[in-house]
Amino acid sequence: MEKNVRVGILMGSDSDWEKINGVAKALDEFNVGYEIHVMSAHRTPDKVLEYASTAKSRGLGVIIAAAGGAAHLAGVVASHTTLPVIGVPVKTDMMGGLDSLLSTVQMPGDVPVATVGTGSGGARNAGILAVQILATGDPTLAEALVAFKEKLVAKIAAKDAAFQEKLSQPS
Ligand code: RP5
Repeated sequence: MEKNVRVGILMGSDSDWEKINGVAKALDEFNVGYEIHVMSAHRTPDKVLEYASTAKSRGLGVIIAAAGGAAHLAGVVASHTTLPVIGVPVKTDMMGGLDSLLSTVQMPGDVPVATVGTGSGGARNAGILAVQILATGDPTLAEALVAFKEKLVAKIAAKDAAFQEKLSQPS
């Protein structure tokens, strides 16, 4: 059976995919359905307007928008929907994507975009944040997040134990 699509992932270009596919992997881990589209605030503004303004009525709960450079996609999407919008600034050659980060995060008051960091950690966090937003109204997802946090604790404890072991070895 096909999963319900609850998250829309938008990218300014197909060239962004390689850098942001961690978004989809994180959603897969929680079995959350999504759709992915390439559309651009600058190259296909009408398409972005249509997507953002109909997303809620189509049943989406969160939109994740990734773009690089003059990264206005998330902001434009946020201006046309009441859904929560997560912005993923795509890493560029300019100081690791500082251009994308500032273009995404510096929204005017009243139009929030929850902006994550650049790089693979940011993309992953966008997916997890989307799950956390959906989990506010979904007890199954909320439980999965508790288990996820427990696994994180165990993972870091194991790393610490391994590191302590390494320190105790004679150099
Ligand atoms: C942005 O311009 C896209 O999100 C991408 O990061 C960047 C370059 O796009 P391409 O020229 O590779 O299509 O809008």
